[in-house]
Amino acid sequence: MQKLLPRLVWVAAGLFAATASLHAQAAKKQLKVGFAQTGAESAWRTANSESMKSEAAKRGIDLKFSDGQGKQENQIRAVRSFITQGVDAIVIAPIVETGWDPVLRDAKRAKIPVILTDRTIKTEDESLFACFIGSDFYEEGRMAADWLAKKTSGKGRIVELQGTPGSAPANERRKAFGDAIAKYPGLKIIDSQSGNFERSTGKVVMEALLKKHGRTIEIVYAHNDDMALGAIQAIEAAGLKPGKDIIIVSIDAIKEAVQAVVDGKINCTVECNPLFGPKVYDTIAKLVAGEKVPKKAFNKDELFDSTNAAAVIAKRQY
Ligand code: GYE
Repeated sequence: MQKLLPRLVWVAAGLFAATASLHAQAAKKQLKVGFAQTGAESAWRTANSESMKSEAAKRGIDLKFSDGQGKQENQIRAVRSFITQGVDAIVIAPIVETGWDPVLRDAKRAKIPVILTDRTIKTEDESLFACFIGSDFYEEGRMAADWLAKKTSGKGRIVELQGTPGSAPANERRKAFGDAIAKYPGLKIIDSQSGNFERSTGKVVMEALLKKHGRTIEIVYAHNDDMALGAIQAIEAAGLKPGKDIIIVSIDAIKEAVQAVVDGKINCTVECNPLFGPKVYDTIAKLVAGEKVPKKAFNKDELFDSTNAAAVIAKRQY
């Protein structure tokens, strides 16, 4: 017995070490994540893709990145292929709000958690996705409108450059802005067109609007900075001064736009932070470990105008 006891202790210790190392191996198993991105329509999007890619590399995550090139059908195809490849989690930035249920049902059947990032979807069955991580687009539109109402004392003729038709940010930024300016009968949207969140389209659409409405345009409300920067090119080409002859209000707060605020060409840009790679992978780690995560997590966004842009420009990360 005296001899047996130390031996038993050794065996037990050995067993314990073996199990612990198995656990460690399981914990270290490389995570496979599929990300169905919308495309590369704007500087915001580039920063978002970069955040997802660099953070995956930092954490040793095997990221399967798919660029949807602006088409929902490409994103759906990518999600189907992630399911076939047996990834641990699927991340989608849904280009439009509707039409996701069938593919999400396939992911659910395969027991792969789906994290919606950046844009929300419309569905009857919220159990089809684990959670949403992104910004509150309605709040952004409201902030832009409130700033404008104050700046103009509730007066002015507005042209609106909308984002991608059917996308959550275009829908909500439009709705929120409309709701907020309804309190100011002097603020009127005289025209509203889609510039698809792209700089080149924003420029072309603004050229057409200037041709149609001439000097009667007093304000541009752009659903993102890229379209605002495109519109600025059109305004300057028409011999007008953006930021002075025409007030420019926009959303995203990419570094180039905050610089345009410093230069007096954009009057205000509401932040929409795209750098949420770390938050997405933290959430995936929790889901894979079987932990609960909040159904909706919103990023905190600020507003930049001539009072604070110069102070932050050096530190802007995107
Ligand atoms: O504002 C725009 C981009 O979905 C929040 O999409 C995103 C929007 C962003 O292309 O620049």
